[in-house]
Amino acid sequence: MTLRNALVALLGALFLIPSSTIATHAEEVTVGPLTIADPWARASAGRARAGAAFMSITNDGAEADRLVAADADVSEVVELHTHIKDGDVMRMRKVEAIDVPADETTVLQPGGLHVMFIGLHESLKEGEAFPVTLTFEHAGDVEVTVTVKSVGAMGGGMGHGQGSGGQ
Ligand SMILES: [Cu+2]
Repeated sequence: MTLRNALVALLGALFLIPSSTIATHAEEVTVGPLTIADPWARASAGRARAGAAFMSITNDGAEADRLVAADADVSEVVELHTHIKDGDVMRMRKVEAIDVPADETTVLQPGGLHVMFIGLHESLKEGEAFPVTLTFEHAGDVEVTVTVKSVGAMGGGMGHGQGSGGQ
């Protein structure tokens, strides 16, 4: 299976598939010991000039790695963000890196860590896909295809607004 996966990855790199024809099945990309699964973004509402991408990053290696940068053509600026609780309000904050500890899966999800697109050139439309290059401190660069899902994907209540008030 490993050889087959490597071949599929190689073919994918050689023959870049037009984003309009990307199938809806979840994507999985590997780089070194890292596997990036199901990269997706929420469709941007109306004229929103910002968007965010989410994914899971599994580190099967013996050493920790860090996601240190992301780049994409869809916006003027791409940053790594997390959410912090400020009183009862969840706010986004830029982070220098996202840790990917050895033998663990780091999940970027609404309400938590995410790749932030600031100054979108065009709105993100459901069903479309676009490439994002992730840069890891040790594993290096890898391009993933981010699929745009509906505005309400993955429990729309989690992303913004008030905190739970619990705990
Ligand atoms: Cu953000």
